[in-house]
Amino acid sequence: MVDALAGRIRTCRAQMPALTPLAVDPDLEAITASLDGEALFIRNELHQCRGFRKLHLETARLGLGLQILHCVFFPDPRFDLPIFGADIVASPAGISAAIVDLSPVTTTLPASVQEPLARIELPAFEQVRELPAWGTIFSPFVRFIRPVNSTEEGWFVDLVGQYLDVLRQAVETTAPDAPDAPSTIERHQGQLSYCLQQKRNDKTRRVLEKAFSVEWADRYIEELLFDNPPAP
Ligand code: BLA
Repeated sequence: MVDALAGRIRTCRAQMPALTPLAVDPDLEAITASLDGEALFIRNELHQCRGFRKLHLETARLGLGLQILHCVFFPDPRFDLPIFGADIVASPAGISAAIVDLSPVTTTLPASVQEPLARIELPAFEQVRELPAWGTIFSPFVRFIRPVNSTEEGWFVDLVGQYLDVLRQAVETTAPDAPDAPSTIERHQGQLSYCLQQKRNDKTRRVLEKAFSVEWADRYIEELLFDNPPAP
């Protein structure tokens, strides 16, 4: 499922307007290490496009067969667009977490996103998971599930594709505000809060600390996963 979702995200990403690759610190682009004789591997892809300052896709194999897909698209704060986020955590026992959202950076989602999202038919996932306390950043359209079989895995991959289609259409119809416009400043603040909340997810930190080290995990989270957005 991790490979299927990464493939779908890459296909959707390729359709984003004015897509260009961003340089990734060579230390962080392809990371290999070993933990108790087990190979660890992380691959990071970074792009930007019209309306988005950072499209990040990470695929990782960590520790005891843990496989992770982490993806966040951070908007250029001049555009009234949400943050796209998706995360899958899989172990040999199966997929424990699959989450996707278009998260607002102000109090509400823009109408260009809200209206088409509300029209998406939600598949009947059997196991819906409860959001953690830091999950206040997510929209009412967040889907957080544990897929119970390959049919549900396929539904989830399709759902992510639909969320990304909504996002692409919104990018195409949104014009930027000035860098110093109050709306831009507010959206920049909103991204900062999103990053702060994500950094309260101890589960991500713990896995990285165990696989690498406390210092390495800290640098990785602060500099690559949820680095503070630069001033617009
Ligand atoms: C949960 N994330 C987890 C879990 C692990 C990771 C091990 C616990 C699995 C479970 O609850 O079943 C680990 N996730 C990682 C690691 C990376 C990662 C090591 O992305 C490295 C890059 N997390 C995100 C993003 C979202 C997200 C962008 O990075 C959402 C858009 C969500 N992950 C998320 C949520 C949980 C989770 C909501 C459940 C947390 C909980 O139940 O406490």
